[in-house]
Amino acid sequence: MSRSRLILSAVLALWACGSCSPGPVEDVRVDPYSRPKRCIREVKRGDLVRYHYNATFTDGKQFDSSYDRGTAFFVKVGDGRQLAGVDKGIVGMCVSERRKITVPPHLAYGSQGAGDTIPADSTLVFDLVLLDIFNMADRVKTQVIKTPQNCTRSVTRTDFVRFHFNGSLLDGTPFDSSYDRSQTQDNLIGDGWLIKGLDEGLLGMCVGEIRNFVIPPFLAFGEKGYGKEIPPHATVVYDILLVDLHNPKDDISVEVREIPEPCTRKSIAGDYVRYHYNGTFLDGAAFDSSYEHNSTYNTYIGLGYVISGMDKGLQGVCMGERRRITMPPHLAYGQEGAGKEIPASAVLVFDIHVIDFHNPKDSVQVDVTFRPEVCNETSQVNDYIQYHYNCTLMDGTLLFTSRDYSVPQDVLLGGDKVIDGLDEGLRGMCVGERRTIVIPPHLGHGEKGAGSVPGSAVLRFELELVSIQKGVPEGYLFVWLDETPGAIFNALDINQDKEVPLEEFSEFIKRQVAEGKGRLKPARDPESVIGDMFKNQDRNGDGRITADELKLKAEEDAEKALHEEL
Ligand SMILES: [Ca+2]
Ligand SMILES: [Ca+2]
Repeated sequence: MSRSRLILSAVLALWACGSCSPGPVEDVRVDPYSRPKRCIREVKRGDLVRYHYNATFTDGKQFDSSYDRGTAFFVKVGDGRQLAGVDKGIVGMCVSERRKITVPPHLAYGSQGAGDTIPADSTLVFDLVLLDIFNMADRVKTQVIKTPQNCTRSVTRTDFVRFHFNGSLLDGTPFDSSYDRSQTQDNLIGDGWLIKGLDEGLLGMCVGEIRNFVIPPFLAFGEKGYGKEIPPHATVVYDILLVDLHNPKDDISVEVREIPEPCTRKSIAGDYVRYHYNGTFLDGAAFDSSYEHNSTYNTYIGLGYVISGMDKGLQGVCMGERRRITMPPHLAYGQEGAGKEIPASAVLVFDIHVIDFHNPKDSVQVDVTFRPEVCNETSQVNDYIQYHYNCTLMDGTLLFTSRDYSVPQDVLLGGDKVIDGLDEGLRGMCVGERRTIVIPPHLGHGEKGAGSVPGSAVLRFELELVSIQKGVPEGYLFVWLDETPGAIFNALDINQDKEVPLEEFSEFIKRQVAEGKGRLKPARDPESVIGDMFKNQDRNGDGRITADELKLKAEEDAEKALHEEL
């Protein structure tokens, strides 16, 4: 406090009391009877203040009260708009402080008094509570309460933000809270929907950051205030938590986390993708996870079956890839949101793990990993083969393996005993050959899956061919490898007694096989195959084939009998 100002005050006091009775000039008496523990700002000359007061005479009789009017008094300190004594007595006050200011007549209405209300030479007592202070030189006062660990992006002009807030007046009276509504405040920045102080104050904030703003009324609700809660000329205080942030011009953003090697194929529009996901909001809160459902999410991509951000973000992925797809609301659930989980205008973050994908046009993909140098014959339809295999999902999960059994797996190719893709993938192999084949679900276990095979799963088989037993054409039980014998009944009737019982027939066929002249249908007990052949020839079922029976059968089959039936 400068000496010159003290002198000036004294001179003014003397001047004001020019006509009052001589004697020591009494000054304003200030009794700060209730002062808040925390006082961040004290009233200075030039500040604008808002306060409530009761005004009485020294005998306690009230002559004025702002409470009676229902409106706090608003004034600029030090420019003569209020009684000189109050102007002086209010300096140094804090918000929420209560003061009793006793004003001697020369700093009030002097010897003149004021109309019928204030008699001459009245000492007046003002009981004040200060509600608000600001200065026209003020800007928004910002304090960072919490800084998030990661901040890759902060609010810029034209962004759209979602935030939570607690709003209060400078004296701590709350006026609104988004938390009470359990709903964020959602606004575009810089287009005038927010009060100026917030429009500016939110700039530079990160998701997860909390800031406290003290905003003077001329950057808030001004001289009109807002509704019943915010009076005219009120400084407002906000605690803001930024929850969400995007720009209406944003596209999806893709952050690749892991690409398995090798990646021989990337998904394109029209593919069917199976993937796991964790869905969160920008602040990390989870809203959904496929892991909780215990199954992958499966969809065609690029065809509009899923939200467009996902439709786009799943294109160009490799099997096994992990990526994070961040999508703005206009490429997700928009201004409507979805159900209880997704609020309006929410940015969504999906952490994706692609399990597999295929195209409905896919065929079996064969990759020969080892081919023996000597390869005289390869597996064909109707051959009976033995093979080893490991069957896995594309993420490596082992489903089945022949190594669980003491003998290799066996199958008659083309016999509809294994999934189509495997039957196809086992053809054309040499004994000893190894290959890896990839089977799309339409050639595997289909949309429904089977047992431990999930629906629509792509399967990978590692195969090794152990043996081939060449087969006979479809519908045959036996084929001649050399020429068909001319006098077939004579050949059959080994003991020449004009009839051929099963034992004789069986002996004959086995001899042909042993001598490499003929081949039985593989994959079945030879005795049973021979039994079937015998029944076909023994027309009358008496347990013996005769020359007539053989001839009859031969005629019926128009010379093809021996080929087809024997
Ligand atoms: Ca005989
Ligand atoms: Ca017979």
